[in-house]
Amino acid sequence: MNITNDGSEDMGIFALKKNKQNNNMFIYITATILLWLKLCIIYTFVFKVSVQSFGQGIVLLVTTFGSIACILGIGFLFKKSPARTRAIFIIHFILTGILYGNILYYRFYIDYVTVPVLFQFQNVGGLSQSTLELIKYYDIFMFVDTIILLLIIIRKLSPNVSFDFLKKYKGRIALGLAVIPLLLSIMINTGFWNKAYDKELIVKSLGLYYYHAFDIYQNSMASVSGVLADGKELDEIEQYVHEKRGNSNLSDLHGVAEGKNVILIFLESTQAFVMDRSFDGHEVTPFLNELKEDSLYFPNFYHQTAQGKTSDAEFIIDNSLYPLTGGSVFVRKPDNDFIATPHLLDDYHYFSASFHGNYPQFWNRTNMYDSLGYDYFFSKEDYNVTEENSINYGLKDIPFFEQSLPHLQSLPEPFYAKMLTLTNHFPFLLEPEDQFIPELKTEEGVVNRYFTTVRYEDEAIKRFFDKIKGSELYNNSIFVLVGDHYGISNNYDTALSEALNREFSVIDQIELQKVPLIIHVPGEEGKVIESVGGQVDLRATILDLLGIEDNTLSFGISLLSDYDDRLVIFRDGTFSTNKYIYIEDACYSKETAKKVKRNYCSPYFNQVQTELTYSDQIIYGDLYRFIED
Ligand code: GP9
Ligand code: MN
Repeated sequence: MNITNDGSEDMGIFALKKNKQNNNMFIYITATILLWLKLCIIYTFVFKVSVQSFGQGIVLLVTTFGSIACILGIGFLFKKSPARTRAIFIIHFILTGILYGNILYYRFYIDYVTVPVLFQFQNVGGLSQSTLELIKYYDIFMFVDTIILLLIIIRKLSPNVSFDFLKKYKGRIALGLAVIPLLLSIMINTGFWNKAYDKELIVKSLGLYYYHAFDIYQNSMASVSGVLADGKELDEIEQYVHEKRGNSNLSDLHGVAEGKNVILIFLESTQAFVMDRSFDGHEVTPFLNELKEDSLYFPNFYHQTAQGKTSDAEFIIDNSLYPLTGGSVFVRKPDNDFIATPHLLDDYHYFSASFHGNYPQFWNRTNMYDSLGYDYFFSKEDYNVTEENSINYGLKDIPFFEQSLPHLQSLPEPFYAKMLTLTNHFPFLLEPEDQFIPELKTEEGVVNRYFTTVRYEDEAIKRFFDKIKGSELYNNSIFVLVGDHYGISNNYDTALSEALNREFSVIDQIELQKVPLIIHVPGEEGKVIESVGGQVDLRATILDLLGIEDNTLSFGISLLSDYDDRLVIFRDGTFSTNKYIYIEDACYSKETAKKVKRNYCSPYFNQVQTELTYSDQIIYGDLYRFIED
């Protein structure tokens, strides 16, 4: 070790020395490497990106490096040194911010941020308690490299090596970094263009930052496709739907509830694993457990929502279409023409209303309900909402049902009434007087509180049924209770597995997406219907009971019919049949939870792609506007 003239220790070429001005090339290289390393760590430990081959892993590393180098390279557009330094630092900071935003979103949604999600920021929790729950103290480490970079810049440090030789090839290097990894990636991930709905695959192929660029591109193309659509696309879709459907929407129970009111109750964030479950002798859903005994009960029913949460569930159930891969149809396409349940029931003189204790513009409901054909929306403005009777997202479920009953009784019959519960919402908050069972004691507060808020929801529904039972309204109605989406995301698997007292396997990522579906038809006997189904099938099921045939261009099949090739398609292209689950690019047997030959799943690949693509075409192209009444 030598002591240099300025007194610093010379440890060879890597020793950092103070200089008169910042060495931009050194700052640029350091910023690139630091961010790249950070992203690789996040890929592994947060996003848990599962690469299928060594080649795919290398390509991911290279594209990620290329994308970061390319974006940070924008800093060189500034000619003067101080501006350049500042630009590189600011870009690095923004890229870190984007990464952190993705981490927070991923912690709950197990999904990557899309452009439309940014426009529904307030709806997904905004800067609320839900978001705070997702921030961890160790997140501070996310900014270690930012601090290192800042120190280098402030102290004007740079090593003994000169990077001047790079300056000559700057343009070529930038082009190489931007383009070569992309080409490599597209060559190796061939399925990529046809599976653009699979965000994990896009991130794996392009890296996180190019994924965002691709998302922006996709969203712009989607808008263009809406403008270019002319309705000719409908013939092909019609042929597909008719071939698939046949007579399957006419079951043995067809028409048993003809002319009855439909009371559709959305069970907020309620997953099927809460059913028939007790902790220390405390039943989580005592009322639902009892109700299902004399109802139609579907233990293998899945939610199919994506980034639109409740609004996706509403969209899917009312339209029998799939949600969009990014954002919510409620927010993105509220002005489309729809052929929703209220429209269909209108022909049978039904009055349609939705009930929700939140403010009417939330998730753009006011506009969307108009397009979906609702006659009235009972929102926060129709309820007496005070600080005492609200928590978290709004009016608590017990007062919600209490106050809804007179509104319900005032509706002209027959009616289709959708009631959205709210209390069992992340992060599952409840005052002590509303806790009918104690919280669990795993290390995850969210999981501990969850079962207690579900118990509250169950109580609210019980009280509602107690009030309405025996009345004429009760006998003239059918009750459909359905979970909207998961409440506990796969990120809480460790604590959830402890709570449920069983180990999870790969297929549980899908199996945990089952939500309760109970259809209570007063006077009809109870029956357990084992076949798999999803929210897309619910409308056809309800219409089947009402004796109405669904001839629309949509994808549901009545869950009451003996259709034998049932398939539940999820938005990311994974799927479940009665026997198999397709996830992480592999086919699994449901019985053994083990990988089986791909051949067992491959017969469904076409159908999955076709339905998701057709559904997207209908929504993006606003294709129903070309159908004459
Ligand atoms: C609130 C309701 C619940 O209005 O939509 O929110 P979500 O489950 O969609 O987050
Ligand atoms: Mn919800």
